[in-house]
Amino acid sequence: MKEWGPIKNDQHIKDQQNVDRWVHSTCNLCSIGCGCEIAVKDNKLIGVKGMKEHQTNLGRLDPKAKDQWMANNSSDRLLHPLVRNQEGKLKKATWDEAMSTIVDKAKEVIDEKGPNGAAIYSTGQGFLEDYYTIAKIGRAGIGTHLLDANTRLCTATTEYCLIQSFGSDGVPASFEDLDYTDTVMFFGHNPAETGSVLFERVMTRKKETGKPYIIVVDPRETLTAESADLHLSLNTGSNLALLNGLIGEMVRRNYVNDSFIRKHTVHFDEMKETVKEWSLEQTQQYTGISIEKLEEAVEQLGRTTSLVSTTLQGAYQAADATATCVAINNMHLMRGLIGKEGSGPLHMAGQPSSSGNRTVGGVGTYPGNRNPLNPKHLKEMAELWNVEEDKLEVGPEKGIIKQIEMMENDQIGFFWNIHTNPLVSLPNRQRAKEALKKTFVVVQDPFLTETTEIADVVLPPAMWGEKEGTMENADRTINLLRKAVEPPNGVKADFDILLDFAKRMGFQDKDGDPLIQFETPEGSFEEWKVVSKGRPSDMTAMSYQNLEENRGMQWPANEENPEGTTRLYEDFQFNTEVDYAQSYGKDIITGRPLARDEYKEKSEAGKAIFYSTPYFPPSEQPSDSYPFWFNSGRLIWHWHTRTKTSRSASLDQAAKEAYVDIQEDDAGQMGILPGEEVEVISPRGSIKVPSRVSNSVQNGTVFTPFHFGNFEKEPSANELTIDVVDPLSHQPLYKNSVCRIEKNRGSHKVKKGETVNSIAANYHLTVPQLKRANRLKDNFVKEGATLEIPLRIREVEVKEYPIPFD
Ligand SMILES: Nc1nc2c(c(=O)[nH]1)N[C@H]1C(S)=C(S)[C@@H](COP(=O)(O)OP(=O)(O)OC[C@H]3O[C@@H](n4cnc5c(=O)[nH]c(N)nc54)[C@H](O)[C@@H]3O)O[C@H]1N2
Ligand SMILES: Nc1nc2c(c(=O)[nH]1)N[C@H]1C(S)=C(S)[C@@H](COP(=O)(O)OP(=O)(O)OC[C@H]3O[C@@H](n4cnc5c(=O)[nH]c(N)nc54)[C@H](O)[C@@H]3O)O[C@H]1N2
Ligand code: SF4
Ligand SMILES: [Mo]
Repeated sequence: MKEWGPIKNDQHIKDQQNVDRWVHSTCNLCSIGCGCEIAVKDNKLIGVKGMKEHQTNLGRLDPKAKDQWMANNSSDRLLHPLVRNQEGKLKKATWDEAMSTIVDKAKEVIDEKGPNGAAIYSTGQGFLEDYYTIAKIGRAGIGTHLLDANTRLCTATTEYCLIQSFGSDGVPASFEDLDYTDTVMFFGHNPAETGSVLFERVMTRKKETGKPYIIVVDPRETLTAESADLHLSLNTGSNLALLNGLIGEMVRRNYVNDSFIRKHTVHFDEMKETVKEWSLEQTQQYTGISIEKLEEAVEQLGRTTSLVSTTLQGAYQAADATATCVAINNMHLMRGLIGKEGSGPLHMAGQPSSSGNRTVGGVGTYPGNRNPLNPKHLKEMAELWNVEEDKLEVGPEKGIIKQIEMMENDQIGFFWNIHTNPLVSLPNRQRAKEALKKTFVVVQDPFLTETTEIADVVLPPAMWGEKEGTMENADRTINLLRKAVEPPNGVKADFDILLDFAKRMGFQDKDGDPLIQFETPEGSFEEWKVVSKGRPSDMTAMSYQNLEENRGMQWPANEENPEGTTRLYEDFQFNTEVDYAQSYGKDIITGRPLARDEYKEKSEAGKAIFYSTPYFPPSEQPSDSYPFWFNSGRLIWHWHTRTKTSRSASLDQAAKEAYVDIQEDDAGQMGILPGEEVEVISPRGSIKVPSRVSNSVQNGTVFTPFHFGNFEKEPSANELTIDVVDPLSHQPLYKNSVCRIEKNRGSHKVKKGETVNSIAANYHLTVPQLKRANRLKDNFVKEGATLEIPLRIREVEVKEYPIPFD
């Protein structure tokens, strides 16, 4: 184990003295994958502590992680299935009734619409064993290619940018590289709030040694940006303009590694042609970043001898998502900074095991990074699963936004939603709600949510701590989670629900034997290992036992690398051989999938591929009607739609409601007061939220956390966001939509004898507030004049998380 900092003992335990036992687990609240131990008393979770021997966190846990067990004990957990009755009400049902309803419906839809009338929409927060089972049931059981997950909203771009440049998914660098690198670039990534243990790892080293040099690319002044040596506060939607400009200038200054390029890559010259026109002046115009800062970035990125670049939602949820991340790959390749200690792209994941769903084929591509368009890969899968080849569907995947459109057109009759809450998390959610209402929807969730409101059947699953399985974090580490307690009576593990479904559907292999023969998560893992053999994500050397003993292992872990693999491509052999690659690639502008011959011509076995990445600004741009960029994202205190974190009183208190950050000059110009309720309006919808007047956002941009969204009570960022997707990864452009701000005010006609003081007092406003709302210069108001009265003012409190560095 590498001790990158002092060991810590972060924990929250209800009754320290009375712990019956500690159970090996992994934090289920983000893709860093910190090791933890769950405290159990009388078959109840009573706390959690960071695992000191786990290299990822050395005993650390962030505040939401320390409280993650509380939701398990919440009194409003669902303890029986629900089925919607004739009157449209969800009513208590037995498991048998609920499962029969689901199976009858699934069969009816498959009969009527064919297998592609049924969709499974899963998650990046479950276990690899569940995903593998979904892949097998979906592909070889139902025979549908409508397998998608909330990973589409999250890390679809990670997968596609890696496939394009290197031939397959699998992030080249590792967290450990942050301990060696001279330079780190956090690109559209705010790890201080969204991966705080990893950020602490970087900052611990920074404090001790002054290294690494930190570049942050984010339009907001985030906690991460505050710690940067260089903050590139670019205009929203200009990621690729920035990269083209920096790469163009690096080429001009000859910061390129010619011999690496010659030996290990193809198409550098074409890429060079498209960036050579980009001057720093032009880059300044698009990005709004000063020439001095651009110069500094060019020198740093051009001369550093090691570099780790992370990307996350500021890069992925944008119009040029995949192209941006491919440009970052181009930069690493051009400088030969990949496959070496301290170097490589580290395109991040978000959810605790979104990478795992991609790896085992629960979304988009086929298990083990297989190419769904390659008949050889499909034949291999058919043999491994012992099913007829024609059972496996050939064709490009359909992302969730496409599926919403298909629901609108009555093409999907059965939609099984597992471990995600789309009616808060999908963009343009009112449209999504109407589409889902037209379909038969199964929701598998421990709580009633915004999505269960439209469900036809609700199945209550066991939660984290109550089931066994593995998760894959953001650097290819597979971690084991042991079952700490039996689930409450009345609920079943996701895995067992899937097995029950497969049995009731009578899925069989071609010998007439049950399609699913494993009975336990470990059995599923063992079968998956066979499927993974010889593929990039080979896990044949892993077992539950050695995963526990080693506290996680990184794939590939096989005969050649029995301990696992810290970093990919140390031999500079990339996965681009046409019949090994995970895809034939896509056209970088239109997203059109290429044919085998096209890929063969474009690629050379073992070499990484450069792409020209022309910049196109986002289609929706600020205008007179909608002058602001609308940005949304996360707070340290909450996990997504808050079904877990709002069930901890202290996390709930730390950030209780949605708000909108408005820049000081913008607020001043509109006469908006801090805390005043305003209406944020986009072409999709509108929300009323209190304003926070803040210089953390740029002029012309506003920001709202997306964690809130109860239909009746809470304004949701996704009333406003645009449901357009990146052409390659099909990830929605949450960060690239527009809005306007309207004041939400009453009016007051000044009567004789009234003064600013008396009017302010009358409405419970302070005099400066009343004056600012009306842009009054002095205390005099004319009789008969009309004053604007803010309807509601409540200061929004959001606690700042102090990042501990020692
Ligand atoms: N506390 C907490 N942590 C989490 C989660 C959580 O819900 N809560 N969720 C997890 C998941 S699933 C994910 S995906 C990750 C996400 O982690 P992050 O990607 O770090 O989080 P976000 O806040 O969505 O977005 C990151 C930043 O992108 C910036 N941004 C907006 N527009 C642009 C742009 O045009 N260019 C650039 N360069 N940046 C832009 C935003 O200002 C924001 O600061 O967090 C994970 N960790
Ligand atoms: N505006 C805007 N929208 C965004 C984003 C953004 O930055 N801005 N980010 C996007 C991203 S990156 C992501 S990842 C998504 C996240 O969005 P979602 O995945 O939809 O949000 P969660 O709240 O994580 O939903 C998980 C659900 O699973 C349930 N659950 C918990 N444990 C279990 C279990 O063991 N089994 C089952 N079956 N269910 C369980 C929870 O109660 C909850 O309802 O949001 C996306 N939406
Ligand atoms: S950084 Fe992520 S995995 Fe680690 S404790 Fe925090 S939420 Fe959990
Ligand atoms: Mo995510």
